[in-house]
Amino acid sequence: MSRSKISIIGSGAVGLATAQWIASKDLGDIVLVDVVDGLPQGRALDLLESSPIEGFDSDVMGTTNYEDTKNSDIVIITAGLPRKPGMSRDDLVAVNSKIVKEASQNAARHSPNAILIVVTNPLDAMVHIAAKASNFPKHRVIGMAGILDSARFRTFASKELDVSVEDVQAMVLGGHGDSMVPLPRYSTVNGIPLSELLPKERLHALIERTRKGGEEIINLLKTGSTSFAPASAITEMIESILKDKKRILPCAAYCDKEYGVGGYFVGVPVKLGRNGAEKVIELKLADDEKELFRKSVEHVKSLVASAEKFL
Ligand code: TXD
Repeated sequence: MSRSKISIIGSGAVGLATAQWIASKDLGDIVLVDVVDGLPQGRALDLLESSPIEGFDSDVMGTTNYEDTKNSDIVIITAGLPRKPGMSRDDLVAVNSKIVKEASQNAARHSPNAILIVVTNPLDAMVHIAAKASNFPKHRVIGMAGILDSARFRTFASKELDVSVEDVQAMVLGGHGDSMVPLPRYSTVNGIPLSELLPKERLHALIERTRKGGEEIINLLKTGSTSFAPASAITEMIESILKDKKRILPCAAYCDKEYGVGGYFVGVPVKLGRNGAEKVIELKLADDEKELFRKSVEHVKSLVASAEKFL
């Protein structure tokens, strides 16, 4: 069996951290791409030179030429600008729409059978752009956000309760951003609902912190954005796809009839396997959860409308 090939478009903070996680798990050969000549080549060589010590056989190469990405199994799009303090994810629409469009077209031309994982913000709109520009079937275009948002929630809950992160599960639906919908009912410590373990106010505080999780870090950093946790979330998706694990993970997937969304990519639980987003899992939502989800989807729709001008 030949090794899988994973291309990462955008060799900035998130792209590089992802390459490092992929290599450390030996998930496949890695191609780093960027527009800045020298950057992906230098970073790739640096990472490759850690392979004898870390013991991974993944090849790592850097390039500015999409030819080198040909026949990738997975293409990850992290190209684009990140947020600066005071900026919302939505402020990035104009500049990142153009970048994601170009990256998706190039990626699709060279790897017509790949699965596209989109990471660039504003996430839900960029997945839409990537799907249109690549013309890929919808199950082969997936956005990363929910795993990260859930991981943040799980981190805060485990610290609050002083229990292992391994036992804390969480589910976050909706768009990536302030309108995300954490679902405490489906968030548990080894099956025990969080709502039974934490008073309402504390749960609410954790949810609020999760909503603003990216901003909290960006404000601390002043320059730069989050990278370790997003990269880890991307790698979890890659692993589930390449190993056909069929994990159920919250991702931005195409929903038409599902949840009554009507043809948009939004954060929902998805079965991730070798065919990509193999199934959207529909949870029974309570009325208040439905309302939050509806508002979140409305926000995604308005973002998509502004991003479509750049298609
Ligand atoms: O949860 C999530 N989905 C996210 C999203 C979590 C963290 C970061 N998220 C977003 O990912 C962030 O808001 C940005 O839109 C992207 C990438 O963030 P990163 O922190 O990695 O940005 P960098 O370090 O600025 O890197 C971006 C790289 C940089 O090297 C550019 O030269 C390159 O992208 N770039 C390009 N590469 C290829 N092709 C084109 N056209 C291009 N334009 C810029």
